[in-house]
Amino acid sequence: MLELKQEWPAERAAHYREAGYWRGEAMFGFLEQRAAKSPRQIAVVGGLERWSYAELVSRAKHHAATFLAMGLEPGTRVVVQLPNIPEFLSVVFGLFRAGLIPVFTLPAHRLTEISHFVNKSEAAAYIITALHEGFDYRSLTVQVQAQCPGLRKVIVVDDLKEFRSVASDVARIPLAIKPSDVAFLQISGGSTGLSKLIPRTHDDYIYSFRASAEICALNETSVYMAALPVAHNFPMSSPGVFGALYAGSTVVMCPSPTPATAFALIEQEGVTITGVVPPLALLWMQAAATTAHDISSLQILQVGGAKFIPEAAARVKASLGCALQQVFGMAEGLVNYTRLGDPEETIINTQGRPISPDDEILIVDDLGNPVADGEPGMLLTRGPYTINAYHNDDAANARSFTDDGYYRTGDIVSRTSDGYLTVRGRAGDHINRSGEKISAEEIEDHLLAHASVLDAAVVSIPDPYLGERSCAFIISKGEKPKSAALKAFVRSRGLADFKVPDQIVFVDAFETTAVGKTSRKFLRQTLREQFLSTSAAE
Ligand code: OOB
Repeated sequence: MLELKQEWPAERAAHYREAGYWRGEAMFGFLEQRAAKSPRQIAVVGGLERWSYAELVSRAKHHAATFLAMGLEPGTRVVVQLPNIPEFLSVVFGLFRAGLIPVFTLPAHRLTEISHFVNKSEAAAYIITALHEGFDYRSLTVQVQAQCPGLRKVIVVDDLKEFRSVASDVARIPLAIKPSDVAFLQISGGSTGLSKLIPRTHDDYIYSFRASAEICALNETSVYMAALPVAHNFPMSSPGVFGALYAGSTVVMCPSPTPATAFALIEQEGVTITGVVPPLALLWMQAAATTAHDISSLQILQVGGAKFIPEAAARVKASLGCALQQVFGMAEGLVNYTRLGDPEETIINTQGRPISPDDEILIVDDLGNPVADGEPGMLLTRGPYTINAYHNDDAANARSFTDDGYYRTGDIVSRTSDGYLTVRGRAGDHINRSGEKISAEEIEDHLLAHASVLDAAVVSIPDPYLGERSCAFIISKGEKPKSAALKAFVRSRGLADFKVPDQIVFVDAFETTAVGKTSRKFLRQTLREQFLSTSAAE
C-alpha cells in the first residue's frame, strides 16, 4: 500500500507551529475534549436523531471498535459515501479514532467515480447508507466490488446499529495518531480528467476550520446547518460541521437544500448560519418572499463554490433578513471569506480575503510576473493549510505546483489594495456547474467511447440559473445519434448525474490551429465563442 504523505518544507512547518496554527491536535481528540467540556450540549441533529457531544463521542468509539473488530487495520483507507445524516459524523469520527483513513465522496458519485477512488486510494472498505433519495447504494457496492479486487468490506451504516453492543473495551484501542499524519483524503474538483485525491493532515485541516469558526464567530449558542453535501470541503470545514463542533455549536444535518426542507429546519432548530452555492441562494431568496416558515433565526448566509454576482449578492439582506458572507475556497486548501464587519461594498463585490496571515498569494500574468492590484491574473498560493502535492499523481503534481511549492489554483482573480480577492474567471477547462466541478476532458473521453462519436469537445456555457452549464459539441460518424440517446449513454457509463452534458450540439468539423493541430484549449474556446455569438444573434 502506498504511503500517504503531505509534507511542508521544514522551515515553513516550524513557522506554522511557532505561530500557533498547528497545535498538535487530532481529529478525534478535539471532539473528545469538547465532549468533556460540555457533554450534554447537543452536537448533532438530523432525522429523528438528536445526539449530545457525549453521545456522539460514545457512538464514534463504538464504531471504532467495530471497524477494528472487522479486521480493518489502522492506516487502511475507507471510502465514505454518506448523505447528510448524523451517522456521517459518528462514522467519520469512529474512523479517526481507529486510525483509519476516510476517503470522502459525494452521494451523487456512481460506479466510475467510486471505483476510481477505491482503486486510487487502495481502499479496503466502503461505507454507504442503504438508500438515499431513491437510490439503492447496495447495488452500487456490488458493481464496485466487481471492479475493485482490493475492496474487502462493504459496510452499510444502517447495520452498524446492531453492532453497538459488541464494542469491546474501546479504551484499549491504541491511539497512534501523529498530528502531522494524513487524516483523510478529499477529492479535487477534477479540472483535468478524473478527480485527484487530496491528502489533508490533522494539523493543517484543524487549523483551517478552527480559524474559520473564529472568523464566523461560532460559539456554543450557534446552530450550523449543513445544507450542501457534507463531504464537500465547504460544508465540512468552512467552518462547516467540523468548525461548528470545534466551537461547541450544534450541527443540523439538512437532507436536501430545497427551500421547503431547509426553511422548516431553520425554523425548527433555530439555525443561525448555513452555506449554499449561488443557484440555491437565488432559489432561497425567491422562496423567502412567500414562505410560511419563520427563518428569522438565520444570521449568516454563506455563499460560495462558484461566483455569486454582485446584483444577487446585494439582495440577500433584504430578501432573507440575514448577513451575507462570501466564501471562495478549494479542497486543496486556501479559503477566503468576507468578514462579518466588512463594509457592504466589500461583501457584495469581493470573494473575501484569506483565512491566514501566512496564506501567501501570488497573482501573475502568463509569463509568471506579478500583476498590479486591480488587474486580473492567475492565482497561485501556498500556506499552512494548502497542500503541496496530490496523492500518487506525478503528472498532476508537475502541472499543479510550482518549484517553490505554490498551488496553481487555475482561477483568475484580482486583488484590492487591502488584500480582498475578486474571482474574474478561470484558466482551466472545467465547468463549474452550480458549484459542482466537471472536467471537460473526462466527459469527452466518455463521449468518445460511443460508436457514433468521431470527436467531442465539452465546454461551459453561461447559464442564468446554474452559473454555467455543460455543452458537448459532437462530430458524429455514421448515423447521427439522438441527443437524448447520447446523454443516456454517458449516464450508463456510471457517472454522477451532474456530469451528463446539459446540451448537445452536432457540428461537421472542428477548426484546427494554424499548424493543423487541434489544441483542445483553443478548440473549446472557439466553440464557446461561436456558440455564444450565434445564440446572441438569434
Ligand atoms: C469549493 O471547493 P472545490 O474544490 O469544489 O472547488 C474549488 C474551485 C475554485 O478553484 C474556484 O474555481 C471555484 O471552485 N470557487 C469559486 C468560489 N468558490 C469556489 N469561484 C468563484 N467564487 C467563489 N466564491 O468550491 C469550496 C471549498 C471550500 C469553501 C468554499 C468552496
